[in-house]
Amino acid sequence: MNEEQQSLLLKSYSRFLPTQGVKLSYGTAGFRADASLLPSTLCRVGILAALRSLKTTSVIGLMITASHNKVSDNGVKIADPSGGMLSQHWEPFADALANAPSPQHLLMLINEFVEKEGISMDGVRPVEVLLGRDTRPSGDALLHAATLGVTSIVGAVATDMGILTTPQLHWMVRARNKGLRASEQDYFDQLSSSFRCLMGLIPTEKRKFDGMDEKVVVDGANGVGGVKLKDLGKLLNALVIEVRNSGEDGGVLNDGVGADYVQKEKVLPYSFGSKDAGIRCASLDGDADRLVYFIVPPEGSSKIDLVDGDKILSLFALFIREQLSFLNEKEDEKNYQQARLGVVQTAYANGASTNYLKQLGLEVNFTPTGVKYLHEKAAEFDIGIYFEANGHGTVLFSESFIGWLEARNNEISSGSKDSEGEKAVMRLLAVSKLINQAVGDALSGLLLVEVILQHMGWSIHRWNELYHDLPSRQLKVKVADRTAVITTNAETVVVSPPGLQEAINAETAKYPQGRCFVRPSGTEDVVRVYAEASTQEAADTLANCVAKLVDQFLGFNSS
Ligand code: NG1
Ligand code: ZN
Repeated sequence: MNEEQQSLLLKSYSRFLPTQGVKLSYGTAGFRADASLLPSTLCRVGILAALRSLKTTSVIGLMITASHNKVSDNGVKIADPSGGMLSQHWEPFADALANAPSPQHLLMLINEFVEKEGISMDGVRPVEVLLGRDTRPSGDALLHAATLGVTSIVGAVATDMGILTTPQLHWMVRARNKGLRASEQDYFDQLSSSFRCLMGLIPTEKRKFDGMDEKVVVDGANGVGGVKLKDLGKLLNALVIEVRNSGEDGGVLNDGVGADYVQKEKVLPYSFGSKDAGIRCASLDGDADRLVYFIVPPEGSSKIDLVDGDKILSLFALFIREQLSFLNEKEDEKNYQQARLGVVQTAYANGASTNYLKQLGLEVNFTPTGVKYLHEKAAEFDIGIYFEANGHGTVLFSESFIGWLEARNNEISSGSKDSEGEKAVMRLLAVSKLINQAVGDALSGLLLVEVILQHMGWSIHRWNELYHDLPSRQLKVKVADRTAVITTNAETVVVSPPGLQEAINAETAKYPQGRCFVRPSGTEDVVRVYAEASTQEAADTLANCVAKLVDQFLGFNSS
């Protein structure tokens, strides 16, 4: 590293000193903490993003958000060149950099790392980092810190993309690296034009039907998603989107609102009530990468009917499977190789959803919790659909299948567009453009749900009836050291401490349709317990008994 480079890094170190005694870790969702603790972290993540850009010779994204956390928190995550999450093998470097206690440490770490990774810091190569932030008041100051970090690598450019949803920034990074147009307007144009295309391909007999409300009412979590959805909604004439909790009328981000609150508590968000009984409602999280739907019950109850990520996955799978069956029927003569469709869930998926998907004849895969694992698995298929129950997920199309669809679509453009096989090609191509290929995106997910419901001629009630969730219960247990829990088989089996899994098995066997697993959380200092059984009472009892077992094996008084 030359002198100019060294002095730039030292300057940025002294500009944002780390908070004594605070140790942060780049978890599944990047760094998150109270915003006041983060300026030095943001500066260092800026440095990391610039180095990642150097290494990959691509544009990198840096998103400032703490998603569904409270408004006083903030956080930062990196988008890799594909628009996906930061490569896992850089996470230890991110941890080390964020926690470097002195300027000498920082320089040593960077020197060692660039040497190991073969990164040349000659200031000649183009380096660009796109920065986005959500609506948190601390975003501006943290953006400043991140910009300083990026530009402390010689020749690096930090481009402020403004206030965005997390998925918008990931989409822009992906588009830029593919040489495509990548502004916010381009994002809105792509989503709205593919939505209109899909609407235009709805079978005529399904265009008018009973029982479906014209509008969807969306809880924007008082965050960035509601604001962006309003802008997007102006470009869609076939759908009425009413946004509540858009944050413009004084509501507090994620406070009694948002997808995380609605999914975990199963209660109505602020500003929804019995007047909304029966209509189609949806909720976004604070940075709009999660989406759940819900139905407000008739007067007198604050509990909701939750239509979660598992049901969104099921709806997408049904529609895509139908389109693929049209291709299979019609495309034999065109050297069509059957596309492989796979779905990916985690152990938190309700067992009823997994049974339903298997009954459809689909290949259901399981990965550990965390979008990066689901995404990686889904990318193995021609079409891979992944969702976490909490509403984070998307649909991935392989490059080769997109290539085939595009070639067929070009033939169709100059010929007949009437058969279902031809329409299926156009629909699948439009889905690949509507749904965010970089990361789960509540806005594009919402548009896809809406168009599929119209395509099927279904109300939200009909959709919700696809299957009935098994009663379930989630609990958290505080333990002395959560890293003492080691699991295997996509986190469904405990291998350590010895004896715990056997005890869980013995307990679970007592309950009809019982299923239970425990795993250490990646975002909180707890062990999570998930239990399912044929009745709510049984699920509650199973979860409580297993929580006690966890406490016996790992609690503060365990030996
Ligand atoms: P942890 O804390 O590891 O369970 C939670 C969610 C994940 C994922 C991450 C990242 C549950 C049970 N877990 O992870 O699905 O969204 O946060 O935000 O919802
Ligand atoms: Zn989020």
